[in-house]
Amino acid sequence: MSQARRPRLDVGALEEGVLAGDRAVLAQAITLVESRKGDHRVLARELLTRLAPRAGQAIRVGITGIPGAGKSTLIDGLGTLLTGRGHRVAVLAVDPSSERTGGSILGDKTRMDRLAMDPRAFVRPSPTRGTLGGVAARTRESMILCEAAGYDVIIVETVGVGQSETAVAQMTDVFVVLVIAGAGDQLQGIKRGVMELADLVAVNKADGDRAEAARAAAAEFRAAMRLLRGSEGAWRPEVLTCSALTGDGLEPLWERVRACLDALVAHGELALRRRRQTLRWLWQLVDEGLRARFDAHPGVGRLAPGIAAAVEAGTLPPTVGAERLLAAFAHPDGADERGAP
Ligand SMILES: Nc1nc2c(ncn2[C@@H]2O[C@H](COP(=O)(O)OP(=O)(O)O)[C@@H](O)[C@H]2O)c(=O)[nH]1
Ligand SMILES: [Mg+2]
Repeated sequence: MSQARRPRLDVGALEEGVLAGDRAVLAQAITLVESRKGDHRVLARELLTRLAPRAGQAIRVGITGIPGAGKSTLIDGLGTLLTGRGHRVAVLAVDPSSERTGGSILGDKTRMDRLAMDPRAFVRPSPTRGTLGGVAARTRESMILCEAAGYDVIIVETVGVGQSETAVAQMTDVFVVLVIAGAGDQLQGIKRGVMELADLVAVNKADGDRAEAARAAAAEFRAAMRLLRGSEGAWRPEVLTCSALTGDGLEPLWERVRACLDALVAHGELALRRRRQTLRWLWQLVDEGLRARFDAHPGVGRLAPGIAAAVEAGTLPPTVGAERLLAAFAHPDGADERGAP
């Protein structure tokens, strides 16, 4: 897209367009929020401040699972089911791997064909640059924009291979782990703590000659979940089977998402979850801001290469190196060295 032909960014116009549910403006607003340029960050903050009061009414569903589990296919089917019922569905992704691979989990657009063409849906791939913390923060901000634009179901997809599941669980109301039979429990996170985050486990690809294996896997997951999690809390995690390909089990899956949400609301746990998430978000933004200021600090910039080399060579303990860098950071703009070339 040519820089010259892009209209000047006007927060008022973006606010109006987003509130009117204009998808092109929403996409533009998300691009602004994802931008790392200083002046864009200022505009993005202003926009988010104005729109935040209009957000918070949507159901936020997180979906994770190893690559190939069928997440995209499932979201396409579930999303289409929901838009058919009058919902407006936004799909966002948290994919910290996309920077390295140059691709994105939503890159294979073919698997969300129906939703991508659906006027009641909005599909947005992951921001392609940045740390997991940064990507997660941007996705959270995009969520606010989507909610302000009138999307009442937000689905956040992530690949279940790293820490991103935790980040997504921390920005959604109901967290679904998609698994498949025979892919190895360990790989799928059953021993890695992902199951501790799950409100629902869906064993996908329960179709054709895989149906029996899926049912058996579901029974195993059910037993494992019982060992893993007690009965405390408003909601006891459930395991079900589905086929994203045929659509079987998608309606029951959504029904259980709603049931989970209702239970959380009834016990006041949804409000509690969201309050905790907002607090965590605050500190995440502080971390991110501190790190950006640290990296941009001239005094730190002068010292960092030498200190890093010394630590790498083993001539300086990391504890001492870190202390020196933090001491340099404590000086405003490297004032002690001002005037030096
Ligand atoms: N048999 C069967 N295949 C499925 C099902 N869901 C997805 N697939 C296939 O599994 C592959 C990976 O699906 P995809 O949605 O891209 O998985 P993702 O990587 O988790 O997003 C594709 O070839 C799909 O057609 C299902 O329910 N049954
Ligand atoms: Mg996918």
